[in-house]
Order: sequence, then C-alpha cells, then structure tokens
Amino acid sequence: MTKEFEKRLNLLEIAHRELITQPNEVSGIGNGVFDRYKNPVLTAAHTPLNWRYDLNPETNPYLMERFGINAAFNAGSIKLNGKYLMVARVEGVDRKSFFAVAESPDGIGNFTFWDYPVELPETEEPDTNVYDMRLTAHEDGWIYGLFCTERRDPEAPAHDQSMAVAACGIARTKDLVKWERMPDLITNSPQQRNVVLHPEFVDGKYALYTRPQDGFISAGKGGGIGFGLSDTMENAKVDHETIIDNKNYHTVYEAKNGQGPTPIKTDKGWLHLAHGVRNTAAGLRYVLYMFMTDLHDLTKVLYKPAGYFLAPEGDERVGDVSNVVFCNGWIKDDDGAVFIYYASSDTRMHVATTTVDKLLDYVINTAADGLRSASSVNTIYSIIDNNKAL
Ligand code: M1P
Repeated sequence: MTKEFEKRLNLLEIAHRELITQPNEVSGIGNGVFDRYKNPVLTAAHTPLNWRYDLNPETNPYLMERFGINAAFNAGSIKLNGKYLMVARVEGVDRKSFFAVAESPDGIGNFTFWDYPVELPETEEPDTNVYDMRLTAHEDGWIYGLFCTERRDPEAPAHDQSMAVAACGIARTKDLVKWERMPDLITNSPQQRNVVLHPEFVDGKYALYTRPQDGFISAGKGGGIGFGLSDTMENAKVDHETIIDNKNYHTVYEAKNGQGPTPIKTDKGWLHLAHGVRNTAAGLRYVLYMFMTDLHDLTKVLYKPAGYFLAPEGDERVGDVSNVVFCNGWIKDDDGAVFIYYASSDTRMHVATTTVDKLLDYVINTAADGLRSASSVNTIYSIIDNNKAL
C-alpha cells in the first residue's frame, strides 16, 4: 500500500464517519405544523465506502470509485425492533435505482446503511429499474413493499429509447432482509405508479391506493388517487378503481398527484400525505399536501386543506430534478410523534417532525381550497375578523 493510498483512504473514512455521526437539529421557527431539520438525513455520500471503492491497493492503486452513487432519495420507512428504518431509492451513476436499508436510533440522524443493498427477487419479466417503495405493515402479518417497476415499452419504435411502461411491483418480507416477490399488480390502467397498500383488510380484501395513468410521464385522461380492492396479494388484481382525490384546475395538483406513504389511522379518520404536481414555465413543481378519509368509508374525503403542506425550500429546490419534494415514508411513534421522511429534488432525504395532534389540527382547521382568488381573500378576512374580536 502506497503512502498516497493510505492517506486518501484515511481522508475518505474520516469524511464518511463525520457525515454519519453529525448531529441534526431543528432549523428555524417553522410554521407550527412541523419542524424542518438542518441537515439532510440521507445522501449519496452516506453509502458505505466499500460499496463504491475497491479497497485493495493492488487492484485499485489510485483508490478511485469503481461504482459511483448519484443519489439516495424517495425512501419508504418503518419502525422495527426500536430502530427507524428507511428503504431508500439509491441511484447509481448508471441511472439504475435499487433499494437499500438505512437505520437510525432516533429517526432524525445517524442514518447508517446496512451492509448490503436489498437483493430483490425478480418476476419472469426482469425489471429495468425499480424505485419508490412504500412499506406497509399489514394486519396479515407481512410487511409489503410496493414499488414502481419500469421496463422499456415493447411498442416503442427503435428510434425512441425513452418510452417506458411503469407497473406496481410487489414484494413482502418479515425483516427487510429476505424478500419474496409476487407478480406485478394488474389493473385496467396501461401504467401505474405510486401504488400503496392500506394496512387493514376492507371487507376481507386487500385495499390499494393506485394512480391510473395513460402515459409514462403524463397522467393524461387518467390520474387522481384511485382506490380498489384485491382478493389476494399473491396475484394482486384490482378490477375497479374509484378516484378518491382527483386532479383539479388551478391547484397544486393540477397536472397529477399520487398517494405518499401508507395512511396513518387516528380516532378521527385516516391521515393521508400525497404529492401534487403542477406545470410552470420552469417545468413541473412537486409539493406535498394532506387530506383525511373516513374511518369506515375509505373513499370519502372528510377534510382537505387548501394548497401545499410542504414545498421545496432553500437548498431543497435544487437537484437532479429541481423544484421537487416527494414523500413515500413516514413513521408514527406510540407517543404520537410523527417523522416525515421526504426527498428533495430527486437527490437526498430529509426529515420533518410533528405529532398526530398537530396534523389533525392542521387538516381539520385549515380552510379548504375555494378554487377562486375571492375565496382566498374571504378566508383571510375571517381570520383577521376573528383576531380583531380577541
Ligand atoms: O421526478 C419527480 C418524481 O416523478 C415521478 O413521480 P410521479 O409518478 O408522480 O410523476 C417519480 O418518478 C418519482 O420517483 C420522482 O421523484
């Protein structure tokens, strides 16, 4: 081993250790609904050095990266054995994504990747790319991971190398180490992304939130958050999708939307976090919004505050796909604390913390979207008038 090799390895190890052990703290005074944190909780640089470098001085004398990692984002999450776990979408410089588990003792920092990425079994039709896993601890005893599996569109002409078909892949596990793969979800929609499994049976069936879409990028005539039932998850099939939360003109979910993580059950209803997309002169803008559905009728939206819950801010606004926040994982603790794991600009992961009580207050007491400028002014007038009466 040369002196240069030794020195470089030492520097790499120190930088990696410092990154993983750096403390995280609340940033700013916030909006009262949730707190943001100073540092991202997971980045490409968090991936272990021994994934990226051949550490043998004989075969890698310059200690150069042999497998570059581009990003770690769009993570599903779950609490298991007292640890806060994220199943991140890790993307190599080759653009392929794979899943890898990172764990933290407190949910806000020190996220450390497990030794190996997830070895995900395939179906007979190999996946070209897999991403955006939603984890659901179902009452049947399994932890399901529903994710997007993407393959080249078989109808694509040779000159078009970007046409793709997105489908919902399904795998299940008890420990996030050993995974069993099931056939992809069948629906009547030509494409599916952002499919999420509800944690409880509904009429003895598995309940799924879907996002029917006509094209790979554009929701087209499809779109909206759908809801449907399947007899089984071993050959999951949803025959009928009811749109429970649609796209809407001049809102933050005008172009498309999608269910985020598995909804959280409260005594007042199911809390949902979702992403909404609108078009701008600078391209698509992705924000997070919330709504609540009825405890007994999952297709009935009871409350839906106007506009976004969380939008990209500061450094979050810039990345591989700028002006995007996306969330497919949150964790509710027994004491009511909620950890929201969101990605910014398809590049890195952040955490925001809040409580079930705060989220209920936000969802129930924030005015709904009146869909017109005059209604927004009316809402402000009523807040001012109430304050004047104090
Ligand atoms: O680039 C932003 C997001 O775009 C897609 O989300 P949707 O299907 O709602 O458009 C996904 O590819 C997602 O991974 C990505 O973060």
